Amino acid sequence: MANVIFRSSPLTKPGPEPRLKTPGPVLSLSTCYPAPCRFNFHFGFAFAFALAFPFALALAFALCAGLLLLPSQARAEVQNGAPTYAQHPEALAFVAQLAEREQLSAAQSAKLLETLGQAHFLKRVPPLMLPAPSGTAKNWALYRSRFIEPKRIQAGVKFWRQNQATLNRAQARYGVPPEIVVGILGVETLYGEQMGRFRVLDALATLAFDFPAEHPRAAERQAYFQKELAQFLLHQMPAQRLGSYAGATGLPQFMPSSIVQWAVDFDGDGRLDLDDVKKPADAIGSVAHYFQAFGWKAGQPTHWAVQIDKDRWQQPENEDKATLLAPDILPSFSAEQMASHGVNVKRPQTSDPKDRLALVELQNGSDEPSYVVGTENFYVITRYNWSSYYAMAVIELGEAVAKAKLKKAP
Ligand SMILES: [Ca+2]
Repeated sequence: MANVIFRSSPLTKPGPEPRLKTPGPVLSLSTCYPAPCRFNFHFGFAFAFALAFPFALALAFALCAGLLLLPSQARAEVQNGAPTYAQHPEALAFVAQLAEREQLSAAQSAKLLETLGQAHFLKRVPPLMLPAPSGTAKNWALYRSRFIEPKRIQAGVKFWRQNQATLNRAQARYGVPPEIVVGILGVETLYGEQMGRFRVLDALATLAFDFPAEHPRAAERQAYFQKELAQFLLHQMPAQRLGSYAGATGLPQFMPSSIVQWAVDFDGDGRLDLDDVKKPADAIGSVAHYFQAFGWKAGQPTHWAVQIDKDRWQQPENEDKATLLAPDILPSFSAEQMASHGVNVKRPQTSDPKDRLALVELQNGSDEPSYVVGTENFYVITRYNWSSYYAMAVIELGEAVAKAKLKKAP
């Protein structure tokens, strides 16, 4: 059994260099293909052998040619040089801990190990986790243009029309309006067109054991991905399942723990299907259920426009903006308190004075930032993806689709 040494990237945390085992078909190839010294050894040996027995030379070539005709997938793995986590010390310790915590039988932990042993390190993934360099200006206008675009709006109109009854049923059951579900599925996957090409198992294992150490919250994030990997393994999700580089999967791009906790069989066919573009009912129901679980208030708008007293804000040592932005997007202020800090919230007189609000600042590069005031429902959308830019894109795409749908009669 040949082990290949896992080339620890500079992103991995220091420690003993893990040794990873390549799986079956790759083992056969590794003696001939990726290690030049071994190839030379075998070739030299075959050549010497051939001096005495000419047939052996033909045999040696036939052997190598035969190995190169192995299934393309196996060949691709060797060429990628992607080792697996089958004998990675941290992965083995992880399964042992999981087995103890969950009181798994020997057969169950063997099954977990077998699945995790199929996970490949994805070199491309850890760098994608690193935040933008500090000083990089956020740009709402640019971010918005990626999602509020004609192609996505048209696809949204089509999706809404095709699934009108299901979207209405989700609203009746969970209180979440169609435009929010349509906004989420459009931003996440363009209604199933872009669900990700990474194996979720590979992505999660890579982030669970090789999370970039230079990330400001590396330990916390790595622990998060270990929890997600545990859910993936414990619930025996298929090793071949595809998703994003962060392990999110299906039309709604749910992480494994979200699938376990919030996904619903909304068409009642006895299966949980988040991947079938032609049958998106489970995805629709699951998104609406997720928002209900995080406190969605039926009928509450997501945000209000604002008018800001800029003269007041620009006075020296004025701290209104800093005060209002301090709790970030957690709704913490009444409309009255907002007004006392120079922010006039444009909402109807009939609005509940007890509503908590958050000032949301959307930076526009070197241009003036945009501001809105988010309600508790705005905050709920950020539980899907912790970004006010994301939430605003979801809301605005939903609004744009609703508008286009009204305009364009079927
Ligand atoms: Ca179903």
